[in-house]
Amino acid sequence: MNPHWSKEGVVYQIYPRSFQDSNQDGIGDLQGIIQRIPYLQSLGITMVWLSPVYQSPNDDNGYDISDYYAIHPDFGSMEDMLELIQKLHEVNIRIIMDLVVNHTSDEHVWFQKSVQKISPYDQFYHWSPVKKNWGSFFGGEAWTFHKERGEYYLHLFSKKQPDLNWTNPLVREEVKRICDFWLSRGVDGFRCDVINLISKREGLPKGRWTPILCGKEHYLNEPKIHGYLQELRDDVFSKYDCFTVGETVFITPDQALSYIHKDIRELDMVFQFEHMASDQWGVKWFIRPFRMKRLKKSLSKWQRRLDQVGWNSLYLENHDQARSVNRFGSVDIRERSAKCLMTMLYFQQGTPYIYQGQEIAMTNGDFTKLEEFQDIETKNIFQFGTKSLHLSPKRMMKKIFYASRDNARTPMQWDETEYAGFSRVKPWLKVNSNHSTLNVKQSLEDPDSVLHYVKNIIELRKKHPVIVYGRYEDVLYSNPHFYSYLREDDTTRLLVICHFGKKPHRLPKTVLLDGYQLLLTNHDLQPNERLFLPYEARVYSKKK
Ligand code: ISL
Ligand code: CA
Repeated sequence: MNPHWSKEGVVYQIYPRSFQDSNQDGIGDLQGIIQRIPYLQSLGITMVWLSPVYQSPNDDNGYDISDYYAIHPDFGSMEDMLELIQKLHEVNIRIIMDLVVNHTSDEHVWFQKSVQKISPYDQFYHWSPVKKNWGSFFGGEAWTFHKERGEYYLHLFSKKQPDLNWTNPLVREEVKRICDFWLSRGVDGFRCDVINLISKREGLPKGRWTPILCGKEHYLNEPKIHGYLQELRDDVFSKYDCFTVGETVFITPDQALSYIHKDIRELDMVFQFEHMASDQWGVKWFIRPFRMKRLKKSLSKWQRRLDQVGWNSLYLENHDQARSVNRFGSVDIRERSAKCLMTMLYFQQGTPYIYQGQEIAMTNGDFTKLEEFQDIETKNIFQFGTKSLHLSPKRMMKKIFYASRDNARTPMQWDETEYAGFSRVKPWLKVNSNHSTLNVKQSLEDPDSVLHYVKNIIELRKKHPVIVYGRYEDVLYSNPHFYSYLREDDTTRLLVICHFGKKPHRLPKTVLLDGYQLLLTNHDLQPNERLFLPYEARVYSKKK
């Protein structure tokens, strides 16, 4: 694979509302991020992905944009944004922005003009005289009647997020202008929100009935999307030293390669969701018990399928997913299980993504009732579940406590003070009460913390190219307790062994440790010890 900074680096995702409040209004902001640049630097990360900071009515916390060329006053000003870009660059950290162009806000001027059929905005969105039986990702219908225009419009997300009509060349020109605007101001790339949904089947046919997301056969990876992305690549991205990562829902490795294959490169990498189904059925509200084998099966399939032809993005958390230690590890053995998960993931081939708070193994929010949640998806799903699916409120709340996106959006836990050092006033979303013992300050003081462990992994990735580029091979593939694999290049072989579960197990005899040196472990052990404690992880290395 061609070497590139986007492959060799590590991305840290910032959810600006919850990272650091600098002006004491309870909302995180750009100056807050600027204050924390030394912290980002000390982690060793090389890229920041910023969730949306554009002008927005905040129906979906910034994923509903009303002006792509303005910064939301909650976050600061355009000067603050340019200052952030410059100050990150000064310490060699690149920055990618969130590009949300499947839809805009209904308060965007394009939509308001489209409603009134003002040229040339008449066909900027999808309008229809009839309903189409498509379902929204947030529950409920995706086609809503607009009184003023007298037609239905499409919104795959909330009613306040109308989908843009990408068949219209004027829409594509506007998107290119947005990208150019930010790239020419120093931004180093984009995370492209739900990018595999932008193209809809010609004629917008009625949806087939399915239990969830009726109509998805008409917009997932629709063939015309490739032309649109090639146009963006050729007219904009190829002119800059930037990179793109597409958020692609319900995608298989082969479909992913249709975007990211090294000979295609419409996008540089994608976020896939298959491994997120290790504790659910592909949709976060249909929960099943976590099985490590499902996680392994999925991740290892992506490792094998993309090797030499594509590039993986390695993530377990983001602002849409509950905390990984709650889902795939154990909150009782929090630190060791979080380190085990990081070892399992960040020694694979691909670019690592760390979501804010994951580096100290933050846990799900300690919410007690629906009113404490702020997230639109959470609120809509409660309504949808209780009203349309006739599930009991108790059952819905159980799902929400487990899977709500707000679990990952609670304020960053910097220290033990009342609002966790995030703010001096009451934050927009409840601070987890465990911040008195679980916070950055303590993690920095404790040499055995998850924070120091992940810093160490980042250092190792910089030192050993085999971790970035080496071939991947499964070991003990069908074993339900161990997730183990080899990474190998011409000079070095790594053996990664991660043991999952709450009971100790012996390493099967087929795995030989002879000649290996221990490179990393989350537990002090005797050399050649074959018994693995709960969530023990080790990385061995050998020169060839
Ligand atoms: O979590 C999901 C799949 O497991 C889905 O929720 C999916 O990832 C998500 O709905 C798409 O997310 C993106 O677009 C949304 C926005 O609300 C999310 O925050 C964003 O990441 C609409 O813009
Ligand atoms: Ca603020």
